[in-house]
Formats: sequence, C-alpha cells, structure tokens
Amino acid sequence: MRRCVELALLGKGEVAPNPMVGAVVVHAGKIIGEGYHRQYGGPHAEVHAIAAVKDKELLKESTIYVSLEPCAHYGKTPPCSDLIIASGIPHVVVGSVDPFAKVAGKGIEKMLKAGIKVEVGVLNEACLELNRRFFTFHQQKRPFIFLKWAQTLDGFLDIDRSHPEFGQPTWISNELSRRMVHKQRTEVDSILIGTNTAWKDNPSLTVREWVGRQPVRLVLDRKNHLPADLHLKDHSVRTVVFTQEAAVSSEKLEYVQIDFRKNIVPQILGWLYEQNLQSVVVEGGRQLLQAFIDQEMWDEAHVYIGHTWFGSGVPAPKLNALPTKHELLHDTQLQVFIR
Ligand code: AOF
Ligand code: ZN
Repeated sequence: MRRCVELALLGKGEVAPNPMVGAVVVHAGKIIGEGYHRQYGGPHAEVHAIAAVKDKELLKESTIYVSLEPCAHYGKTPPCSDLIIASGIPHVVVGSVDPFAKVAGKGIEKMLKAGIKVEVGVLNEACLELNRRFFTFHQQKRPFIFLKWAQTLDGFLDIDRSHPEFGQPTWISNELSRRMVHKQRTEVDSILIGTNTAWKDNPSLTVREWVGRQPVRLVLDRKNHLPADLHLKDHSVRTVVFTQEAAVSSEKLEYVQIDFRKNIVPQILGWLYEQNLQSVVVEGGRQLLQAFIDQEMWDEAHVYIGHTWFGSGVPAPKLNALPTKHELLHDTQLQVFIR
C-alpha cells in the first residue's frame, strides 16, 4: 500500500479534480504489475496495474492493492470493480473508501458479491492524506480552502496606502517565495481576492514563474466598478466576478450574482462546489481573509514572513492556531498551518 501511495503521487498536478490513485498487483509476495492514474479522463490506476501484468494467468492467484476503492460507475472509463472481477483476481486490499457519491462503497459491495475477498482501510490515514482536497470536497460539499498571505516581521500585511505617497504595493517576501506561490497556483483550481486588493495591487493571479495549469481567477466586486484595464480582466484566463447585480458575461470573463447583504462566504463556496472547483486559495485582503478565519472556513494557511519591518500599517489576519510546519526560503519564513 505504501508503494500505491508513492505511485499515486506521480499523478500530482495531472489528475485533478480526480483523486491521485496507485495500484499494485502482488503474486506470491512479489509485485508483478503496478500503475497509477496518470491523467484526468484517462484510465484508472487498476487498469494500468493489471495491464502491466505479463502472465495474466497469475492474476487468479494474486492480490491487488489500491489506495482508493475501485470504482463502480461508468464515468470517463468503465468501472474498475468490473475489471477486477473479470480478471479473476481473488483478493483486493483497499486503502480508503471513495467518498464520491456514485462509488461510495458500491465498488466494494460489487466485488464482495462476486466472491472476492476485500480488505478495507490498510494505511487509511496515508491514503486519506493523499487526497485531502478530494475528500474535503465530497464529504463537506465545499472546496478545500487555502489561505495565503505575506506579512512583515512585525506583523503587517501592508503599509497604510490611503496616503497618496505610498500608492505602490510594497514587496514583503522574496523571489523564491514568489516561485513557491506560483507553483502552488498550478496545484489549485481557483484563487480568490477582494475588491480592494484588485484595485490597489492590480494582480494578474496567473502562473508565470512555474509551469502548469492556470487556476480560475475569482474577484469580488459588489458594485461592478472595477476598471476594465485591470490585469484580472485581460481575458487570458477564465475569470469570475461576483457582483450584487446581474451583468453580461463574455467567454473568459463571467459575472456571477451573489447577495452581498448576506454572508458571502457560503455563497462563494456553494458556487465553487456546483462548478466542481475542488480547491480555492484566498489571497486577500485582510477583511476577506479574516471573514474566512472567523467562520472557521479554512483547511490550510500559508503565511510568508518577510524580513522587513513596517512599524505601522494594515495588521495581518489572526489565526487561532500554531504552525504545523516551518520552512526557510532565504530571508523569508514560510509557516504552514493545518487545521
Ligand atoms: C478508481 N481508480 O485510479 C481513480 C478513481 O470520470 P472518471 O471515469 O475518471 O471517474 C472519476 C471518479 O472515479 C473519481 O471521482 C473517483 O470517484 C474515481 N477515481 N477510481 O477506481 C482510480 N482515479
Ligand atoms: Zn476506476
């Protein structure tokens, strides 16, 4: 099963919104075939693992280990549980049960009915950890939420930029941490900022310093007054603007109506769930980050602490938690909080 987890991770960045899955076929204590889910829409791990077995006769005396319950549904591919049954494999070991409603125990049931010996929950923790976003999404019916910000050594997000002299954003973290942020962007489905951040920083929110997928950009604009020449509105990447009143969407720039008089957090999360966007990074500003924190709607926070000292300004959000991990990126410290 440990090997299944290792194999599954080879699909990182390629399979979302599907989970990463690895599978291994063992005969008389030896691995005779292994595989993993390589690409979204492509064959599942079990298909590759079984195909890799040269002598198919051996399958009748083999055990297949899979990090996630073999599926029971016709999706982009036929059910893996049927494939296992047809292959004659008599013994299946499953890491974690699939939370996806179309599978959720049905794969295991099918195999049991066919007379296969099925064991469930081997290295369960590691298998859940492997696909935390996928599990959060299906179990809690909302995306996995990352919070991300950079703060100074003395705990400020920004200087006070209401003064015209201080109009430009001040860089807190360094180049290495910027690359980390871009790498992380390739691994998430969407990225959210508030109106003030869009106005003041005019960020692109695209991936430039790494290679990979571009997340959907999300911005709040209650009154729909953000200028058309913002980087965010350059039509290069799918972008969604949440507004109070309905507005006409174009191909890459969509308007989604929410009610700003009510709590916006569940409305945004509900829309993301409907869109099958399984993860979101909330990148600021302070008010928006604090709203997610206050409502205990976050799963992981990435806080970059620079070496600069502002003395005054916009205070960083307050997390009621201790960091789980530290990493030093030259002169910037990354603190990771996991709820
Ligand atoms: C497996 N083995 O390797 C994976 C599974 O659209 P499809 O056909 O690719 O189905 C996607 C769903 O199948 C996904 O939501 C999850 O429930 C399951 N993924 N199942 O047996 C695999 N990747
Ligand atoms: Zn499958």
